[in-house]
Amino acid sequence: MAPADPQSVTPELRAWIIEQARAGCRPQDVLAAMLASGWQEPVAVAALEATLETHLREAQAAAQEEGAIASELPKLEVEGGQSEFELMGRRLSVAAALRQPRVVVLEGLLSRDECEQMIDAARSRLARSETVVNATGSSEVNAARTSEGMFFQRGESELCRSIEQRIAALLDWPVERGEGLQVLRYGVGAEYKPHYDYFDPGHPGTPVILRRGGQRVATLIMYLNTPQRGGATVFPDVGLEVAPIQGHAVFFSYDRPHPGTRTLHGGAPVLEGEKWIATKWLRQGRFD
Ligand code: PD2
Ligand code: ZN
Repeated sequence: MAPADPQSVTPELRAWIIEQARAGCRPQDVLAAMLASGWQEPVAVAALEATLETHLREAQAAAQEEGAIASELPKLEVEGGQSEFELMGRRLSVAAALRQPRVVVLEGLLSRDECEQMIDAARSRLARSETVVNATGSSEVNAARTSEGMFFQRGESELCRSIEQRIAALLDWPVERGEGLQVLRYGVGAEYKPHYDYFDPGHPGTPVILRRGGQRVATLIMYLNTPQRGGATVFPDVGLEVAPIQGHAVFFSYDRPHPGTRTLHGGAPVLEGEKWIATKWLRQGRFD
């Protein structure tokens, strides 16, 4: 890797840096390797920054062109950075927000009555949760997901329609570009191991899944009850834990199906009581 003149940024050096990035090496590890082979730190940092920035811009433009990166995303921007706002007659507040990845924790999205009605409507339809088998696009029971769940059809009841319309207004994203609401119930010890919600482009089953609505681009998890202990939604890449509290919600978006979005997230084990959530996944296109 070390060129003849170790301090000049040659095309070979640029190619090597890009190769490391493509192989998933973290920039700090690439920098450490450069320093170990004799690069002066300011030169190495400048070369790394310039190369990665250009590479990222070019890769992003190409990916957007072929639809691999979403050019628009559901947003949750509160006008003027207010912490409280009005949505279809409800008073909501932003409890916490992150820019990168975009994560927003909201209070007051659902009323207690709506949460209870969702649980009542879902209870008799629960089955052991399945996850998508990426290789085939079908679903199967998975040890990483020890909850029970069910899907409502989009618009299947007055309650679903009302929540869907609220979410559409909140995120400025049409109802037709969302999946039906999913309800999950976790008992004591049940958890959902960290995962990404997008469909892995590397798996053979993904093209079939994507035919209906394209990629997932954002997730809204709504807490239908408050477990006595445990059950936080965790984001390990950014050290964030969201406490499950009835009526609250956590939103996060991802513009591409890649770990670089840092949207790895999971449901920590429930330690006492039970946990109920409703999840809304937003798609790139119409999900009919
Ligand atoms: O229950 C949760 O906190 C949780 C965690 C991770 C839910 C989901 N993912 C999901 O519904 O995708
Ligand atoms: Zn998830």
